[in-house]
Amino acid sequence: MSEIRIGVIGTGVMGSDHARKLAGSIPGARLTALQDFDAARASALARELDVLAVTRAEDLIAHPEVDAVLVCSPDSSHAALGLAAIAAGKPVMIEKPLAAERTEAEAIIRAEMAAGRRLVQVGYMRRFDPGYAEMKQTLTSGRIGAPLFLHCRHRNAISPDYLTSDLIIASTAGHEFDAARFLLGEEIASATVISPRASRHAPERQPQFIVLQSASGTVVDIEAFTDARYGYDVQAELVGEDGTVSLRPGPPTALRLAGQDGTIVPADWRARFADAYRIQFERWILSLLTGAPNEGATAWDGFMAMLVIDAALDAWRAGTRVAVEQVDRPGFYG
Ligand code: ISE
Repeated sequence: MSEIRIGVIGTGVMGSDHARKLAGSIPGARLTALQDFDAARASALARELDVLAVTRAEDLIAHPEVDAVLVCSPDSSHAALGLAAIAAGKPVMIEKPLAAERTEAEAIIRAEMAAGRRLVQVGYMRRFDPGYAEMKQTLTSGRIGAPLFLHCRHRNAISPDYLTSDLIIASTAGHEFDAARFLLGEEIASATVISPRASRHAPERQPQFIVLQSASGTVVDIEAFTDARYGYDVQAELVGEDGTVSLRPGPPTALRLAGQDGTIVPADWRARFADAYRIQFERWILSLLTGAPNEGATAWDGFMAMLVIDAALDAWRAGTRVAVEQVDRPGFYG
């Protein structure tokens, strides 16, 4: 096979952004079909990108011109679509989270194992961000010694009305949970959550401050603040016994203008993580074409992130530290 024909389910903010990338700039990928519950929205994008618009998600998955599927529809549909792709024997990348419910995630894992080959990747794109990749490399090289702390900041400029205090843990902070597992290379053992007052800009939800402890004892603190106004800002610093390594904030240039000295802060994650999304697709396609392994999140990683989310939600509700359930990783997932 010299190219992978992709069908995208869900053409909202993320789906349309991804579809445009897959239509033009990813070597070996060809976008062939789009589907959305809003048929007019899918058709408009399909016309723009000159691809097929399909009415039902099931038909897109079964379509003979679709070799692999990208799921960007609402979280509640992820599991059913992932299972349908596995049943069709087609590789599927599912935007995070893997599923809405734990039992659904378990069903995906069972189905993938029964299929006997890795078909599922979860869109935790930060694993492909050059900054995170270098942090991980620095840690594994041993140069900063054993990790003691991982400080994470996740700030959005503004957020939609549907984002509630618990979704800030389950959805926003989910990226941080996966990043912590990825960077530290181990499981998370416990979670504690403290919430400050709600911002006057979003009185209906509370920002969250989450403290995790990894299995070997590293402490991870996460500020998840989705109404920070000034821009989209993701920071991370790993503190080791001998030194620290952190993401560099902002773009490579700084602007001095009108009495101010500073850098531009991106408005949202699409600009901040543009490279990560591109590299994620490039490696996915390469692995589908050549069998090359890639560092993308597996269904197992998606499931593990869900266990951390469950513990953090319990910790928030109970106001105490909660242990993350530990489960044995099947040999299938390496
Ligand atoms: C959003 O829900 C996402 O999924 C993005 O990937 C993330 O970076 C952003 O901060 C979230 O609000």
